[in-house]
Amino acid sequence: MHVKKVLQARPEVKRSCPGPECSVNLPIALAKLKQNSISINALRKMLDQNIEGSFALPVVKRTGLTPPTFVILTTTNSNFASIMDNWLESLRRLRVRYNITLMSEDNETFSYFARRSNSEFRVILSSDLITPGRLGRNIPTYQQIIRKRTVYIYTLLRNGRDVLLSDVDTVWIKDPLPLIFKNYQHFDIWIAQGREPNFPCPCFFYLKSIPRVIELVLRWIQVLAYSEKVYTDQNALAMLLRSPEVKVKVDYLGYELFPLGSQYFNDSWHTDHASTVYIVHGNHLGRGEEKIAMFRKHGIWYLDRGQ
Ligand SMILES: [Mn+2]
Repeated sequence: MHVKKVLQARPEVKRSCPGPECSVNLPIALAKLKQNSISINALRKMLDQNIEGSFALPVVKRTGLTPPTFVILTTTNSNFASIMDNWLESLRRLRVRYNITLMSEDNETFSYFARRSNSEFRVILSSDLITPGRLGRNIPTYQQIIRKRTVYIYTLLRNGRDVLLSDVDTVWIKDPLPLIFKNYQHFDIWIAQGREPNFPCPCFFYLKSIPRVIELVLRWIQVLAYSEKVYTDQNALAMLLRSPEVKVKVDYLGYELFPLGSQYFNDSWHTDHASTVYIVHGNHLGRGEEKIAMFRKHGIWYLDRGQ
């Protein structure tokens, strides 16, 4: 494999988690939760109300591990609607027919995509779900939208579905599911890497619907919703995964398969590695228009006439 070369080719970037949160232990972090925090049992009870609501799916009894029942989860708001369309088009071109749940963060996006919904493509309005603590604040920042995904993941896992979370600003070049299913017995979660190797990027994240993973997601929600310190979804997850109390088996997906945007869109990296890539992620490219321009330049913007 090209892993060594890929790592060497990685552009110099600022360390994404130099702060103390990366080495802090979970009990210490949880001890710092605000007084108005709620217990993990109360949080579980609150979130389980979502299973009865409009997000409900028939509960699946897992009878074996293969093939698992999984849902691809993604979220969008009106700023990312065209990027969402491009992502859907990339799946259509792969001729994969997987169940997708799209969480719409505003009414406009909901009515735009709900017209196309069917049994394989569910479109849900995010305000239909109960979101705890800080996650319930209705602020339309990107980070807030990203943090709320933890609640959607939890709800799907509790319904017996594995979840594949995919950022909307991705383009699927090859179907990634066979990579996961070929070693399904050996891991609990599969996740792309952030700017540091073995630093999780919950932009592409497969989770098994098993108790220790559900518990991890519950802790993740608790930290994001109630911790005194404000974490990004990424830093909170990194902290949890480094905690000795969390015992999930993690497979970090190689950069040669799931590169950073700063790798894929770097000309020399692209020349050497583009052929091995499964998922292109348009991160670190600025806001919508810059992403679209870069996708277009690399022939992965599919929405232009004749593309
Ligand atoms: Mn992204």
